[in-house]
Amino acid sequence: MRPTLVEKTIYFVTDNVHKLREVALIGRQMGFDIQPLHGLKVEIQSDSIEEVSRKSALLAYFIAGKPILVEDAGLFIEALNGFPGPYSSYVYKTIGINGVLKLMKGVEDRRACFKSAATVIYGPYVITEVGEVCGWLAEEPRGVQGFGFDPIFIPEGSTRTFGEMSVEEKNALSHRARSVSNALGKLKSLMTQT
Ligand code: ITT
Repeated sequence: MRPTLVEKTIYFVTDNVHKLREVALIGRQMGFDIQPLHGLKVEIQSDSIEEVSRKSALLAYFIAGKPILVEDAGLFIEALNGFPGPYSSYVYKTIGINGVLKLMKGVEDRRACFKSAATVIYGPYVITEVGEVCGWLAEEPRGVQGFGFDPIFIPEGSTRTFGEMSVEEKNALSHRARSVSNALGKLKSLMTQT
């Protein structure tokens, strides 16, 4: 079925309300209605967040049969050779922020990047885009906004952590805002070409 500009609802497959808030705002700004779809994110085991996002999106699309967005992200710490990367969710749930800070105790090189891969499936289009923001790990958690590793991540050009930023401020800089807005932007231009 060829998409038209009137059908602009996209179902975001996630169980994370914070991600939903960030992505819904980007969607609204770009003319898409982002609705949550819970319990459908099946994550394959892979070292690549692009592969996780693309395969999860295809699976969700085959099950739900409607326009789908899946976004997969992770924190890549330079001094730990990119750990926890694609395993960020497990690491957050097991050792948490304090565990990561312990691993980084006394480590001078505190560079880290958040990476994100977003896949939009809007038949017949399947679009995957990546986004990245680099910065530093704070010495201790700061701020109560956001989720996950936000309180210990200071993006380049800022003195505040993501945990000290509003959704709008985080979206102006974040990995997720970049991957999602690139994917939605590509979809928009494909939809207007046909
Ligand atoms: P889904 O239901 O969408 O999978 P999730 O929380 O599992 O939600 P991800 O797999 O994309 O999300 O991310 C894995 C973990 O990486 C996540 O649980 C956080 O701990 C961390 N993370 C990802 N993006 C983050 C961000 O923007 N800020 C802080 N931590 C983030």
